Amino acid sequence: MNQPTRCCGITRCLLILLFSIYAVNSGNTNWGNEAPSPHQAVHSPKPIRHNQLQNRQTSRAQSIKNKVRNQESPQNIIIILADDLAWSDLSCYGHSWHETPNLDQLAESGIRFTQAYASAPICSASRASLLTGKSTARLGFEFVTKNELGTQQIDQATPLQAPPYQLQLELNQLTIAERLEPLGYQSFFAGKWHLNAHHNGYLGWSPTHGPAQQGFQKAIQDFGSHPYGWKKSQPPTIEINGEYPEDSLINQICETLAEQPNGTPTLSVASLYHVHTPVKTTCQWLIRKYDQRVPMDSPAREKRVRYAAFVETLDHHVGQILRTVQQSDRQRETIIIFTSDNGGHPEYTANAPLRGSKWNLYEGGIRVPFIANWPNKIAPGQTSDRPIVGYDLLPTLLDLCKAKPTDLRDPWLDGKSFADTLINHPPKNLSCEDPDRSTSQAEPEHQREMIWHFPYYHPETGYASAIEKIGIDDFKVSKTHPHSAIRVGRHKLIWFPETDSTELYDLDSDPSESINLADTSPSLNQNLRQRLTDYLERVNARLAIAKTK
Ligand SMILES: [Ca+2]
Repeated sequence: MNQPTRCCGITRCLLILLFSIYAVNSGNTNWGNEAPSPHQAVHSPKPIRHNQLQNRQTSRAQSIKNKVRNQESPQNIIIILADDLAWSDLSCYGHSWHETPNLDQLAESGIRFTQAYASAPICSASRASLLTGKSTARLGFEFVTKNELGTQQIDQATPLQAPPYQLQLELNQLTIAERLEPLGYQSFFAGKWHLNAHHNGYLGWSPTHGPAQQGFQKAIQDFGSHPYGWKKSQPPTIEINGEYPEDSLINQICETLAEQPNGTPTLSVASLYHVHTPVKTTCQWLIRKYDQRVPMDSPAREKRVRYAAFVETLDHHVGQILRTVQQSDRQRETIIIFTSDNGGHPEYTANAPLRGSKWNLYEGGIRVPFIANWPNKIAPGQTSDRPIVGYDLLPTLLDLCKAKPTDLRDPWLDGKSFADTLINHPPKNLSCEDPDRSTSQAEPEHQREMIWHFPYYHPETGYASAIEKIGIDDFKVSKTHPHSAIRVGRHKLIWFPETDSTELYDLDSDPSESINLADTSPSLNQNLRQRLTDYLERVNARLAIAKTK
């Protein structure tokens, strides 16, 4: 007797499900009712494959259940990604003249990681890895995007040829937005994408491989007040202390965050252009301020004064985002992640005591600030020296969102969740184990491999005149040769295929990577070299190869 009622119920559910699918696929998923901004890029959605449609139907039906199941999960995830910000640039990481009160406060009320790494020493590769949870070696995406396909041409003879350029993050790679969608999350991306061939100008989003095609329902393309947007003329200078330029990117990010409705889990990625070159500012008061602060004998002083103004401007913009969240009633269920895509620029900032800079795999090129803040869950005032890497973020967020293994449609993730360090656990010191020790004596975490792979030369223009040695705070661009690196516990090995040579460092006793242990610790050297080789072979990594004569 109940059969007709059940049929009606099932039919009604199917109609609701179909309507939900229509709403998603017709692009009717933006929150708020605002008209598209003139800066806003509108892209056609990624073509839907049959199995994707089935997955989406299943995922939509599952999402209501997930929302109930995930009451302990962050309902609001905000990733703020700075560009080229060095590990040492923030006051809370010890910088002596940069003033960064907003980021300091974010760290004080959350957790600050002292051994966090970017996945790569360069923009595009780092971002591709962060969004997918895979290493750049596995992705075959190790450098920056270009205008068109081609191979690297260097202004000096080199023994090896780097792999062909990768122009885009392929659509078959699932991004964090696409992995959170089955859990009911809507996603928003704003700012620097850099994961497609430059379209209609440097860093322009492509209509086929932009954020909209990688799972982000709302996306804003805008240079804001960064000098990229100045075009032909510099905006008026600002003389009044405490005044910053109006920034249309930040304003749109804040408007979008303020409009996000309660009850809808959201992921927002605020990908900021600061502090990438060109390092210019309209704030003359900031120049005067840091001209008073930067010691007169500092190398590259004039650049570092401008850079300090740039860092403080970044902090101001982050503060605008944080205040928007604080003024909403979602703050307690919001996790905010702040990090950088690679190490600091060698001509503008000091990476000391770390060796190297952006564009190489010494610590200065890949060590970055990493702050996590979640009032409901993360205890304030924590510092962790657990080594983490950019490709850990995706599995960590999935872990916090209680994703089931079945939600992970692609098993080939390199990242490892560090959710246990964020929540309910005191900071761990995981860098005290020797990878040569028997595994039975060590926690698995101590044996964890972190991999970086950079089979390219750098710089492409000016290689011949770049300095040979990658040093500490030389304030010069150095020659980068193809190289790959592995860190296990406190040890890090770097392999240079040109000479098939290795360097081995103990990061605990020698964070400046100045004492090469390759010859004095042959067993450890061989162990790590083999593990690196095995990994690169396993993921079919692209290598720099000998040139044919
Ligand atoms: Ca960068």
